[in-house]
Amino acid sequence: MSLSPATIEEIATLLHDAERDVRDVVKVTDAQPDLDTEAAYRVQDALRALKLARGVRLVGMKMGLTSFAKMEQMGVDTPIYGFLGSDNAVDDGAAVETAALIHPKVEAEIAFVMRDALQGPDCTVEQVLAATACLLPAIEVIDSRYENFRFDLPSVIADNTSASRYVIGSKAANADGRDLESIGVVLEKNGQVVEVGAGAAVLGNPARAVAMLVDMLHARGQSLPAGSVVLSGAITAAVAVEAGDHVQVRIDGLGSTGLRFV
Ligand code: 0L1
Ligand code: MG
Repeated sequence: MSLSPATIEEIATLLHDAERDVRDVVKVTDAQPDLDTEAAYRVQDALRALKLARGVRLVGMKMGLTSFAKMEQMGVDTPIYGFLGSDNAVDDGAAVETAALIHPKVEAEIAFVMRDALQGPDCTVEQVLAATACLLPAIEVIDSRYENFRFDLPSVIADNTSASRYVIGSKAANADGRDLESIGVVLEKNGQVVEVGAGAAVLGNPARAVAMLVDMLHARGQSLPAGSVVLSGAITAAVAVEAGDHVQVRIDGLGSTGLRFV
């Protein structure tokens, strides 16, 4: 049974307010078992509209659940996508107010900045690389609005794939000829290496995640605009952080970026 526009709006408002009030909620499928992935993306669209209406600018998109291990853990075979707003962006090296977050975790990712728009279907890795203006090291802060990160697939899609904050490095690197599969990534917390990984952790190649995003957008009648920042998915496991922590990501050939939690 398809959910009514009023119900979609009601779920989006619940999740919007939970983020604003720094309050966790139970997964939305508990109250709305008919929420399937298609309806969940409609909730995400409604959440985006609520944010844009209060002056947030759309900056780009993100992919989530891009590692085969995490997809298996969730029992799904496709990643999910969310949006990045201007309220999610943090300057390189800046402080993040932990009191404004519920239970933040950080992930090391590669950000793509798109020079050209991309439109599906059948977007290829080569098309993604040709349309990319630059690559940057990134940290995504995820902060599920659900108790203890307990959710199912429709609930996490509705919750904008746990998107919360992100930072990207300030030195742009060219995508041309770069081996994104074996590119090495180090995540440090308080000066200690806590996670290492390689680009291949993201669907074999982070550019493939961007191509998949373009095709998933196409399936919903949308495209990826020029100028978008795209977080291509976690190369490392997510690491919990708290006030007092500082985190840094270093990526071969792309440099580093960091955040402080206060
Ligand atoms: O960015 C991500 O891969 C997170 C997707 C949502 C799942 C989670 O919150 O762990
Ligand atoms: Mg992520």
